[in-house]
Amino acid sequence: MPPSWIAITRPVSPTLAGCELTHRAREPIDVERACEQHRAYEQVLAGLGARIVRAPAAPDAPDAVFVEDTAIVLDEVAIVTRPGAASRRAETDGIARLLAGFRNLHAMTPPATLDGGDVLVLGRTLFVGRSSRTNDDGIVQLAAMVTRFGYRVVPVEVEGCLHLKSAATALTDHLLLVNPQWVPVTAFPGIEVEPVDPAEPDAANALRVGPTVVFPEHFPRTAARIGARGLKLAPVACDELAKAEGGVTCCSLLFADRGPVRSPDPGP
Ligand code: CIR
Repeated sequence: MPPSWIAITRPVSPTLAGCELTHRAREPIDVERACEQHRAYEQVLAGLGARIVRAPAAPDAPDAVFVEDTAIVLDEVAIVTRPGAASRRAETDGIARLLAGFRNLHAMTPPATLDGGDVLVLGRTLFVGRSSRTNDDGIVQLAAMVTRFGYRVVPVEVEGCLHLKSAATALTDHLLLVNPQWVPVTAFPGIEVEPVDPAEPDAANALRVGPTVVFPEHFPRTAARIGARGLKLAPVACDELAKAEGGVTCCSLLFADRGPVRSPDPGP
């Protein structure tokens, strides 16, 4: 039987226009349109078999909709991050309270910073972007929390974009979608790579839900490349959220439903 999924999401905040921006110029954001796109995104995930669990709204946190950055959820454990942008640190509390029902939790502590958008999980390997949001302490703390479960942590240099997953995401267990301008393909030895279409540099962020790839409809050239690989696409409209530098992975924390937490974890 295929696994069933939980997708934690959080409503778009009315303050979204005050979001953090690193590599994009600020432009007006239509919050109502962003909300509509977000609701449609939730419906697509639900249609693919995910149970949507909404975190309480955090209207004063402009970037709260981008829940991916607040945690790393593995089968065995969830790590609550310490986001790199100080303005985003308060977002983790509400998410941690929800996650505690699904996984044993560990939380990062200062001076570590790490955004979930920098963590690309491929089998038992966690590639972690060293970015403006994720520092070496964050990578070391993450490794200390996950190696005992048999994961290896591989730091990757990222340049020119916000997060590692702006530059590379998994289409299957053995195939990555990559923008080679932002992350060297040599960072992923032995793994097959599909490059984004050069006219669509922001197109490397795809969300895999089982065999289906949730993908922005505003990147048709790269979508054609994914389709040519024989993969099924679920297109979503997300250009309004993209103005806040968000992509399709960052609007959910998607993980296998393993039922409620049974035994406490003694910790590393
Ligand atoms: C930020 O700069 O933190 C938000 N405006 C965008 C975060 C996007 N997160 C992600 O791609 N994982």
